[in-house]
Amino acid sequence: MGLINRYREYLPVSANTKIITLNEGDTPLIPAVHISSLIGKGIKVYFKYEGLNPTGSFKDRGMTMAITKAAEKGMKAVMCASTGNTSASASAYAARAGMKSVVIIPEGKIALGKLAQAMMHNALVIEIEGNFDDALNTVKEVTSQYPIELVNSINPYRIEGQKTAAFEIVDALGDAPTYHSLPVGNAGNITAYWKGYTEYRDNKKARSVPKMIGFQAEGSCPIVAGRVFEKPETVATAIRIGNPASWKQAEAARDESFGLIDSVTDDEILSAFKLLAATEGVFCEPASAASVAGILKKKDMFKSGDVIVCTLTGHGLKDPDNAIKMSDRTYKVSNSLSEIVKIIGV
Ligand code: AN7
Repeated sequence: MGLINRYREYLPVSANTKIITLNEGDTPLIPAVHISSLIGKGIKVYFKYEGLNPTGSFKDRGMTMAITKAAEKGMKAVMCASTGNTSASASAYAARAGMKSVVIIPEGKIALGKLAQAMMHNALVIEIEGNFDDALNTVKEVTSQYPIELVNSINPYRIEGQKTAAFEIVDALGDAPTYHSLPVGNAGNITAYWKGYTEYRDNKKARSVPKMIGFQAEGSCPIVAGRVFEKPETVATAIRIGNPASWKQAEAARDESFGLIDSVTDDEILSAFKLLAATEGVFCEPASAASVAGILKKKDMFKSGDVIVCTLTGHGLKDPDNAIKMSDRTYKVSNSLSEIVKIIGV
């Protein structure tokens, strides 16, 4: 039914609002059997697998709201800066609403699947020399001067839609988890989850709120380091962001929830990325795996009885290049029984 209809009473829509939806949300909360055993102490870890949204990432939650409200206002075009997933989602929802979309992306730093999505959904795709932060500044300027709606997460409707992931988790578990772990890039999602969890508690739908724990990539960790990164770098291109728009809100979520924001290295991200696919059967993109790399790094912090939810923000098929680069069990031989049996080792 889509998340706006499901959580309508918590969202800024009226009976007359025409909803633009692709039936996003209602993603599975998957028990993480292997990761739970690595953390030990009887701690239960779950994945909120957001890769199963219509365009393959959590961005669809915010985009159904942002595009619905843009359409309600009569806007004919939307624009965003993106490390990839926002552009995929914005262009899909814009297509559905019959609007034009313009996406500004950092040249050469977008995972292949995401670029293909924006192109197929008929976005005007503009690659710039510069990073995400540069692109976002340009988008702010253009949308302040022309009748084009900005649909990055500084658009408050994006946060409204994204907060519903927290509702779904509480609805599935019966209460909030002890910890909620997620990757942090522009910091919209940690802001949205915290809003969702606190609203549900205030409405007596949950007795508690989780400690919010966010993880940035070491080469792009402005919140951890307390300074802007002029040249952010990480293999997890989705979170290659040096000056997060929701920096203050992320710090507030961290502090009000008694959580933390830390960094993980690219090696830690890639090994979690591979571990998830190889041992849990769950294929997410590298940035998403930062949430799991983070709880493995911090495993001594957790206590018996804790429940940890990790958001896996995007699908692994988004970034086939990095996946294929990780492969160390692929062979090319002639179609010969003896050679194949030798590789199998039987
Ligand atoms: C898979 O698409 O910023 O901290 O332009 O694609 O809310 O920014 C993507 C971010 C985590 C970080 N995981 O979320 C964009 C963009 C994935 C992402 C994040 C992103 P925020």
